[in-house]
Amino acid sequence: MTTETITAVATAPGRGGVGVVRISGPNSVAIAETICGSLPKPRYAEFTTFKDAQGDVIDSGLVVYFPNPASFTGEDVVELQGHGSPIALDLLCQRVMSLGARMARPGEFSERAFLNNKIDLAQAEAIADLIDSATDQAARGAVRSLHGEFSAQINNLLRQLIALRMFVEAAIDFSDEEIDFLAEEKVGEQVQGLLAQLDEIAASAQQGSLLREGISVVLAGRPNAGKSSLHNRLAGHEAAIVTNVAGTTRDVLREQIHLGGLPLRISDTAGLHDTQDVVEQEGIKRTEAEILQADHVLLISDDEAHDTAILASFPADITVTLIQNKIDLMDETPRREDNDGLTTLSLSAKTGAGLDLLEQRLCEAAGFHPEQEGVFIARRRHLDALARAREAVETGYHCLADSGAGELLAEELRQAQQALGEITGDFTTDDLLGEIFSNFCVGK
Ligand SMILES: Nc1nc2c(ncn2[C@@H]2O[C@H](COP(=O)(O)OP(=O)(O)OP(=O)(O)O)[C@@H](O)[C@H]2O)c(=O)[nH]1
Ligand SMILES: [Mg+2]
Repeated sequence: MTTETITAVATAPGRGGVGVVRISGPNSVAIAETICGSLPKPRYAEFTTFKDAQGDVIDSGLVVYFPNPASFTGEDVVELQGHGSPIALDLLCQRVMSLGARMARPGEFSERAFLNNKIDLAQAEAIADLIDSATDQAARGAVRSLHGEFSAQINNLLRQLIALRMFVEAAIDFSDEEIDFLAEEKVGEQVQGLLAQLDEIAASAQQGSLLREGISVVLAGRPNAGKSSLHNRLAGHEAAIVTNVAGTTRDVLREQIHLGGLPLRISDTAGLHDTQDVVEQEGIKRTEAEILQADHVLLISDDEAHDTAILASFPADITVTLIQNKIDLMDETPRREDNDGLTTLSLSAKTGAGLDLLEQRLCEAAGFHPEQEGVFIARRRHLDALARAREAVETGYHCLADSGAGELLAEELRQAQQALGEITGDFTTDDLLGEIFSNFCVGK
């Protein structure tokens, strides 16, 4: 049972027009009354002054009171909305704490909302994802999850799973009777139906996870091939130094961008070649390390023989696209070729010609469909739980189909139920909750 009253500045750090101090817990009302003199009607804003222990005014602004349980956290919440001065907000927070509240931990307001059943775990995560979203689509996906679209689909699946499990368990109890309920086609059909729905949700969640996490793309290749030029073109500003001196780039340079709604972490790297220069050698080591972490490598082509050797040195599981750069010098038009599993794009980093082909290629290779509607934000942990649920249902189906083992099917359905329950937070551990909420910002 939570009894501590917590407080934090809920608005972003730094200066702004308005700054909000949030208080949640059983002492919120008493604390706020001491600071403001009195509180307005629930959910009404009232202009007031915030006073310190000596009765001097710290700031003036609005106070809003949300009595439990109709508040974000489900507890008594008071918001003091002052000016966005970091100093004034800090003084106000100190004042609230001197009256018996303690500083909230990161994500503690959302954690209390979860613990008080105001939102489920997927919704709590969506709050953080909305705040962190880097693209329009990610923000819209997060709002969908926050409003419970993802959870509703999971809960719908859970209801079907539970109903089927109850049927199977009941059928096991009747297995001595003449009718064998499990032999009926109905059970098999329902299991197949569950698998189809799991696949559908997983496909949508996969899109949501891409929206949230994006992919890492490394620009690699021989010196002077135009890696930094392409990096700058993608970043939209002159992030990297570009010269006609081979070996210009030595450090790995990273930028967060998005192309067609897909977030990308792009890295420009040192050119790959044999060199005696110790600085370049270190740069090349870093290039190689960067490539190992990549989802997709753009190999900027310079010289076919060398490129073939570089290509052969890449780990087999990394997606590679060969980029034939500088087509402006050859008066060529952008094009794409797919040969023996290798995709080659001809483009110009200098003019930007062919960048649309690159965007398409990166989205396609990542399995990202920008036009897909109704995508909700999702995390790796959700994909993992969906995959485990699917595996359990499938194993259970085979147990039934191959050997008529109803008990085994029931057990697999129970495991699938548990995996799905982890998404919404029906089944969680303190470790998981700690990990999720500690990644939130303070005040959320
Ligand atoms: N005409 C033309 N020149 C280009 C193009 N891309 C790059 N260049 C030129 O090629 C030279 C090398 O470009 P960079 O982008 O510095 O090449 P890099 O691969 O980063 O080279 P290092 O950092 O030395 O490995 C510069 O003079 C660029 O202006 C292009 O698409 N067209
Ligand atoms: Mg460079």
